[in-house]
Amino acid sequence: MFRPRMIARLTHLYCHEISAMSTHKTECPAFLASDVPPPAPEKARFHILPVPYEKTVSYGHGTGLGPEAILRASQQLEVFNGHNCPATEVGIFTHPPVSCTGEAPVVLRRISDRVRDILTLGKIPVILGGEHTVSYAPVAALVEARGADFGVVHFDAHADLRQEYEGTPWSHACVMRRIHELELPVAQFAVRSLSWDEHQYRLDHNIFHLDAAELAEEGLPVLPLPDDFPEDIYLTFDIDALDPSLIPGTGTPEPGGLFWHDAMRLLRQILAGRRLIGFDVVELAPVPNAHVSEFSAARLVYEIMGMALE
Ligand SMILES: [Mn+2]
Repeated sequence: MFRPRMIARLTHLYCHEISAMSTHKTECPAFLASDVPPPAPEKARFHILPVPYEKTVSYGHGTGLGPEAILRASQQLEVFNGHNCPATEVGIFTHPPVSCTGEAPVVLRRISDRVRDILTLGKIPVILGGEHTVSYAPVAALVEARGADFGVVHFDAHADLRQEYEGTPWSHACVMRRIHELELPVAQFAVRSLSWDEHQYRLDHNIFHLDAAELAEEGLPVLPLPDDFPEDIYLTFDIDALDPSLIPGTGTPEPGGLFWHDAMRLLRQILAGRRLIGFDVVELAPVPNAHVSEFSAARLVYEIMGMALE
């Protein structure tokens, strides 16, 4: 049981950590800067864009602190991940965070503009959220830059296919509906929470999905995507696709998620023979004084970069 003094100390630590995260914006380190000096933007293949967006979170809060927590946790990563070419070899550049003040459409336009600049340089955008709503912006920027000639692979506990949620079409719970409306093929993995309407929408629009229960019962497929799925892929990874025992720091945890090596294997098989044109890792809401969530998210970001180079 917590004694009052212990509670006071935990409260102090919590407040200290939160204020450290929110006031030291300019001191936030670049991804893995602890081990590798950040390269010039034109020398880096991966361009990280932190997006501390938190507006429509419906349960646990704190996703606005996610990007900085991932960048800080990345300082503890090993450059060599044990099995493939370190992404630092091709360069990782970290941009200053996008300002997230204003209404959703305004902020999304601002994010899209920043992503367009990264695409103009011929680089791979890596968005750190922030709530899932932000994923619309890089996908829209890609469509503007090259047309709807790619597929979107979506890892999540939730289908996020609602027409609107809590009065807004820009809720995190609607983001995949907005993306699907851009006429892009979508493939969903590890979903285990969706409404009847979302279920119907998936059926009506023939949206490919391998839900968490199916993956658990039938095992991981060797070829996770349909044959006709586009070769170029944007990946949006809501960290609640992973089991909440791995990443408790997320707004809407759902039991029955993917475990680490299963997630890695699925990702690797999805990307085999395909090209990753951008990705995001979203919905991290750091738990004060427990670093497992942000470290796992940082590791996930680095692993996906490594897979993109295989
Ligand atoms: Mn989710």
